[in-house]
Amino acid sequence: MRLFVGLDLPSEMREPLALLCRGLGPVRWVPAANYHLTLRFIGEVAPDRAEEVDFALASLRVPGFPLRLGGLGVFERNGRIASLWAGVDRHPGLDRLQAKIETALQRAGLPAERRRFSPHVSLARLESPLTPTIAAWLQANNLFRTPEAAIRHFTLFRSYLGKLHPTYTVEAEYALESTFIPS
Ligand code: 2AM
Repeated sequence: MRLFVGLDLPSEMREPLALLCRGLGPVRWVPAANYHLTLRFIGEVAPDRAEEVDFALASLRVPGFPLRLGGLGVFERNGRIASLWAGVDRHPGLDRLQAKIETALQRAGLPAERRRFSPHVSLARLESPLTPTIAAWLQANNLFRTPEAAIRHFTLFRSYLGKLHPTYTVEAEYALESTFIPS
């Protein structure tokens, strides 16, 4: 099974994100139901390893924290734009959660994640040079910000790859502690 750990975005963030996703011609917009923030990509694991992952995540004790999305960016691959994303305001609570997940998963036997944590919410997938239309879209929406929302749990998602889009299902949800790190 193909797994990743992430935040299921609160409903007050989904709508403003969905409103951004228009006006670019042939790009594959991420369906609003798929919006999420990845904390740790795990990839394919056997069912018994998935149980160990679940056990490790369930043992974490991490406070809740506020989350706000803002700004837009692109990831490039081979000199072409591969995805468009909304940025995330860095907050010590988010960084603490990500670090604790990484440590717990390594203790559970997963290889270390080599890539630096770069929180984002993917909005579109494409394979295109930076066209004037994309540049204009980035510029027009760069002041985008969502309201702040309280994060009180994180999620183990299962991903089923599809022809056009993957489907994500919730394998498990883990409550954060009731203590809350303010903004
Ligand atoms: P992305 O949105 O920037 O592509 C499920 O695939 C989630 O895990 C996506 O949010 C994806 O990020 C992220 N992810 C991180 N590393 C990945 C990898 N090596 N392969 C696929 N998805 C990855």
